[in-house]
Amino acid sequence: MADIILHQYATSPFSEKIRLLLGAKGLAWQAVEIPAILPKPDLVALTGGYRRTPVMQVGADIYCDTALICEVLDALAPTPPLYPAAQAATARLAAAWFDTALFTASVTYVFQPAGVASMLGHLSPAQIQAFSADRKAMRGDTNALRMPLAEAGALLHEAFGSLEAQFAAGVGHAAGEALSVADFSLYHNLWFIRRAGALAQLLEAYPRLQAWYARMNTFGHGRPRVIDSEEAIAAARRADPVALEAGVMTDGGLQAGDPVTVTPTDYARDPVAGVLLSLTASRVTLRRQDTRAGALNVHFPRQGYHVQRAG
Ligand SMILES: N[C@@H](CCC(=O)N[C@@H](CS)C(=O)NCC(=O)O)C(=O)O
Repeated sequence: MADIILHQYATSPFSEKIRLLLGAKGLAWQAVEIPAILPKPDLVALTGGYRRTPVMQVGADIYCDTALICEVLDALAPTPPLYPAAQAATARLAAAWFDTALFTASVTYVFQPAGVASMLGHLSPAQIQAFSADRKAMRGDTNALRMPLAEAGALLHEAFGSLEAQFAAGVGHAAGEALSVADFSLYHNLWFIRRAGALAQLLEAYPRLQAWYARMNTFGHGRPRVIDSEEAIAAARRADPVALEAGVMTDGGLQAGDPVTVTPTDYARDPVAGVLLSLTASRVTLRRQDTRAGALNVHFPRQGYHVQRAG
């Protein structure tokens, strides 16, 4: 198998979700540090327009969105399992909620003035302005990732309070007794809040949740080899995209070979164009050609993405 390359940046919570998972699975990996804001020409050479973080590359196969990256890493390295059979549904449902509703509350809470000061304090005023403008444009007209602050605080307390009660009842993990994908989705929210200076005090009311966090933290990240984005593009160019069994669900009227776009439905709604290779209930794969990276398969989860005939 070609090497696992994670396109990520140090302060990104969703990157942390996958770094911790790579540590838990004991996988060797390579890290490309990508820009936190647009432009991201080397990332977009691989994805075709998807700009969110992180993105995983294995040769000429590009995996967008951590929900899909978790599936792919679990198939590559099944231990410890992310979807234990006795929790298969609860783990997926909880993970999806932690990555969306809980993350929206976490971002709203962290981006209060006190949190901004500790998260972005190392940047110059011009850099802070550029970051804010980038994120405003990315959130779009629905102002995704923001909610009223009082509601965000209430959501965090309700979620953390019920997890605390569950740990107190002797349940070992976020979605049941066994470790699962839900633990990684919960983890990155706490990781993010813990970085928000005085605002991290919110967590002090939840000692069992903090003890669970400390246990998760011991997975670490393994030891990634840092490479630059040119090296990652060269690795894609050298590789052939994996041959897939082209199968397309027919209910949307699409067929393999159709020109389509895939677009996130929530934020950073940049369409990626390509030729449809495969479409199932859980995944969509496009084939695209890049002048620098060559032929690529770009994979997305089905949930949270809109697949449309191009033009
Ligand atoms: N649903 C996506 C969400 C990823 C996400 O929102 N990542 C943040 C960084 S933690 C992001 O893309 N921010 C804008 C950027 O990095 O350009 C996933 O699970 O991968």
